[in-house]
Amino acid sequence: MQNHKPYYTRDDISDLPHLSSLPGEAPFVRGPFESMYRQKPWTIRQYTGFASAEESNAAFKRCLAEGGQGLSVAFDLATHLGFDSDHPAAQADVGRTGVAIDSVEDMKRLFAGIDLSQVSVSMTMNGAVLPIMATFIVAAEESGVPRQQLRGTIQNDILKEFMVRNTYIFEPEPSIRISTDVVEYLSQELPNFNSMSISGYHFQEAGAEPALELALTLANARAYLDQIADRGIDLDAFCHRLSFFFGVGMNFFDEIAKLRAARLLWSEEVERRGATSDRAKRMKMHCQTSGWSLTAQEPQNNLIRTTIEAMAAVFGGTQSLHTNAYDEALSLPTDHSARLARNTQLILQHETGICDVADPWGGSYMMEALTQAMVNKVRGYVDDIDAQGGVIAAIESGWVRDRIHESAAQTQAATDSGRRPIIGVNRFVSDEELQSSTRQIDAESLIGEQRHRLQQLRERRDDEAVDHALAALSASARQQQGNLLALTVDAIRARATLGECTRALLLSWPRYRALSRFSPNAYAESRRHDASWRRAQRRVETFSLNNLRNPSILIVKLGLDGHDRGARVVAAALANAGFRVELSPLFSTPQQVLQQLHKTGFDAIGISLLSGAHLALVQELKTALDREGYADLPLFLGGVIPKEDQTRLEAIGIQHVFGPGTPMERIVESILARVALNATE
Ligand code: 3CP
Repeated sequence: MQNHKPYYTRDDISDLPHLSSLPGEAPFVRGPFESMYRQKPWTIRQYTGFASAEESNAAFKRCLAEGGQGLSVAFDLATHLGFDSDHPAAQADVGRTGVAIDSVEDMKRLFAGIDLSQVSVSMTMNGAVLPIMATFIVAAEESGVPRQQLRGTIQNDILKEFMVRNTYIFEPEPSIRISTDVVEYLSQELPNFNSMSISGYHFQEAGAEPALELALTLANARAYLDQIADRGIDLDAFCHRLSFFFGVGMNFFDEIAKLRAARLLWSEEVERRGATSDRAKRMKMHCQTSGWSLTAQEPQNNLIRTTIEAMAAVFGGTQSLHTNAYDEALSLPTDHSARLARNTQLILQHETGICDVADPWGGSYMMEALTQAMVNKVRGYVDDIDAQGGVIAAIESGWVRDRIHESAAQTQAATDSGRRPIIGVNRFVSDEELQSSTRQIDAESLIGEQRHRLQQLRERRDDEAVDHALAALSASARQQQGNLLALTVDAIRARATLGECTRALLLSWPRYRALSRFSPNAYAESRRHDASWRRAQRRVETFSLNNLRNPSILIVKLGLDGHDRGARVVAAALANAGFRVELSPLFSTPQQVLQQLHKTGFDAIGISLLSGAHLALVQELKTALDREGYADLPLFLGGVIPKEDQTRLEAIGIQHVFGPGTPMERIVESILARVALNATE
């Protein structure tokens, strides 16, 4: 929790410049609209999508029938990274974290029976933004909805992918060209579609505290404004179609202050660049309750956490909101938990009177002071980023990743030491096992179906037309000419697939490979005096003395899963405890893991997986290890693993599964005990 004063007085707000503004007035601290929720409550927009287009379509319809007010599409990792469902690299991940889209036919099935001129659709897509936006436009067109009528938002925020989320495809420079082409095309062709959702949420999920989250979001937004301005597009003509996306965690007061401060800082930034209209200066945002704050222990407690976070988002004046389902720390939400999550918002909108008043915290000594403190802290971070040479230089130097990693490791250390209380995890822990069901994905049947559909598509289409369109796309990348989205729309209309459009660009632009790194000091700084941590360190020291070497572990991320906060924090903690630790590059294959093992031996492997693809990927790695003579190497797994899969994983050869919330000393001691056993055998 942040340091707050015991109480606040008039003196705390005596000289704040924003105090006299009203809701709907620059700098919009008090909200983007005068009437706020009285005229239109925030949009209930639940992030949904899994497995096939049909299953996701049914979930969308259920969502709308049960009170959802807009749609938000979750795509699977294969789609995010530009692979068709039949690509060998994608097999374990197809349909796991969202819907698999290979072509315009899948997109048509995704929205069958949903009137796209009436429902706004948000799509979380960054790396493969071109084919996804194109399939959406062509699917709508072929179902009779002209593009001018389409309403919604495409995330199209590639910079944060290089900082945290890791679903990039190309290197930063071509990636930025792609996102700017998308903004340019949408501002001309789809006037009602928000062309970017500049995201802070993922920074928070990766470990950033609220001020750092906001500073990084604004730094990225400034970089996009620079790019767009370079093309001569008028700010007043397109800024109202840039939207924002923030995470809202359990720092209740600071989260409200963050959203108020965000609007102020954005309004100032846009005005400084010469925009004059209120429409351009007013920040609109979507919020999502914090996934990181959800616990696998006593998961029903998450309903309460989500309600509190939703209230902070609403008090902060969000335009759209996703509330997490209580079981998301265990697996994909079930229909029941998804309904409860939606009902949280319906209850707030219909039963509490919360929509009656704009900015109910306006004028509070504390809230106004916290808002200004947030503004000041964010400005300090933005100056730090400028001192790094701007956000792109700060990404390339690793500065951004290091700040987030430090913040994540400190939060984990505060949790493990008990200084950051989490009920059911480090306080008031219950022994009672609460049962909750989880959703299973039949990925094998899905892959079979998608293969069949791809085959049919390829048989029926005019290959010459496809080749011609793909050649034009490649040429545009090579020659730096033309609008890539316009050309992708042509290719998709001719029935090119998502993977083929991606490959056409890969001819000119190689796939980007990021380095994985962690800071050994990031975790333990604040645990130096904790008895339980020092005991774990002493045990490692004893092992090292007895064996004349440090124990060692290779931490690996397998498959297409790019969530690496946990892997990096665990790596930092193990290194600080005294292990020799290496972190494999993201998206490692079993062959790459073997190469690392051949190069440098390790006592154990720690696998981190949050994508739901654990059974297939662990089996694949174990088979490769057995084949190459590493059958005795102990394997550990960390991530979101449903209970019913744990026994199956143990049968494959996993020593221990560490779920979310496991304290680092327990991880250190458990791995060390197994490594020590091997050392004495
Ligand atoms: C709204 N309007 C109003 C008022 N309220 N007009 C006058 N007075 C009011 N009080 C108008 C708006 O100006 C707008 O019209 C229209 O009503 C719709 O309202 P909106 O506020 O724009 O709402 P919405 O269409 O829902 O759009 C919300 C934003 C949009 C702008 C935030 O970008 C959005 O929906 N974003 C969602 C992004 C998202 O779902 N992301 C999911 C990430 P005009 O349009 O004419 O101005 S999930 C990722 C998590 C996990 C992962 O990454 O892996």
